[in-house]
Amino acid sequence: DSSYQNIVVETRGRVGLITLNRPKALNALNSQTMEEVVAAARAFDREPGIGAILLSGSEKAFAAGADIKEMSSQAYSEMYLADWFAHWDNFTRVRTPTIAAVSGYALGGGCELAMMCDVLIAADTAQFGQPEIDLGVLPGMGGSQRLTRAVGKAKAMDMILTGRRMDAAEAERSGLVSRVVAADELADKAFEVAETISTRSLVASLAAKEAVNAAFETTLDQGVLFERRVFHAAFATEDQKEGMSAFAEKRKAEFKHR
Ligand code: CO8
Repeated sequence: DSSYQNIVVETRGRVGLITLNRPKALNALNSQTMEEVVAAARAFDREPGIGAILLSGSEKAFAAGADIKEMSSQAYSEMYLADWFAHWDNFTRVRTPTIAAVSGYALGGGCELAMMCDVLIAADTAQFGQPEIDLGVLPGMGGSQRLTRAVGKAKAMDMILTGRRMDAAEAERSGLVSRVVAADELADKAFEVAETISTRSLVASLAAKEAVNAAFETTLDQGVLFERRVFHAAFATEDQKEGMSAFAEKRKAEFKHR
C-alpha cells in the first residue's frame, strides 16, 4: 500500500508481510510508524486469505526502540492525555498468528514489539535489550511484563536495571526466541515458518493462539477448561473433518480455512 511511509507491506501466498522501513532512524518506532504497523496488521487480520503475518526490520536493526527524539520533550500530562504507546495494544489484539524476524538491534520498543509477536525468530546477529534505564525512564511498551514472563525475573531484572543486551544465543537459551538462524537465511527461514503456519486451518490456528495466550491471563484450571471447550468446538469445522480424513487416507490435508 503506497499510503504507508515507514513500512512496506506485501502479500505472498497466505502470508502478509510488514517490513519496517525507516532506515535513517534504525526503524525507531515513532507515532506514524506505530499507526502504520497497527493499521497494516489489522487489515491483514480482517483478510481470510491471510493466515500469518510476518514482521521484519532491516539487517542492521529490527527496531532501535521507540523514537527518543519524538518523546524527549513531552510532559507527563501530554504523555498521559495522549495515552502514549496505548495504541500498540491493538497490535496484540490481532488474532492472526504474528511472526517477528529479528536481525540486528531489537532495543527498547523494538524488543517490546518483537515480544508482542507470537513466534520470535532471531538471526545470529540479533541483540535484544531494554536500555530505557540509560535514558532515565523504564520500558513503556510492555517490556517489564512480557520480558519477565518470557525469561523470568532474574534475567528481566538484570536487563531492565542494567540496560545490558542479550545476544541471540542467550535469547534462545532464555526462552525469549524460539529459533536462531544464520543472518543471511533469516528472511527465508522466517518466511518458511510463516508460510507453514498460514497453510494450516485458520480456525484452528486462531483458536490455538487464543488458547496459548489464555495461559498468561488465567489459572491452570480455567485455562485447561478454556482449551477443552475450544477443542470441542473445533469439531464443528470443515477443517477438522478434512484434517482427520486426510490422516486416515494417508494424504495431505487440503484445508478450506473454515
Ligand atoms: N530514536 C530515535 N532515533 C534513533 C533511535 C531511537 N530509538 N535509535 C537510533 N536512532 C537514530 C540515531 O539518532 C541516528 O540518527 P542521526 O543519524 O540523525 O544522528 C540514526 O538512528 C542511526 O543511529 P546511530 O548513529 O546511533 O547508529 P549506531 O550504529 O552508531 O548505533 C544503536 C546503533 C546502538 C542502536 C544506537 O542507535 C542506540 O543506542 N539507539 C537507541 C537505543 C535505545 O535506547 N532504545 C530505547 C529507546 S526508548 C524506548 O524504546 C522506550 C521508551 C523510553 C523512552 C524515553 C525517552 C525520554
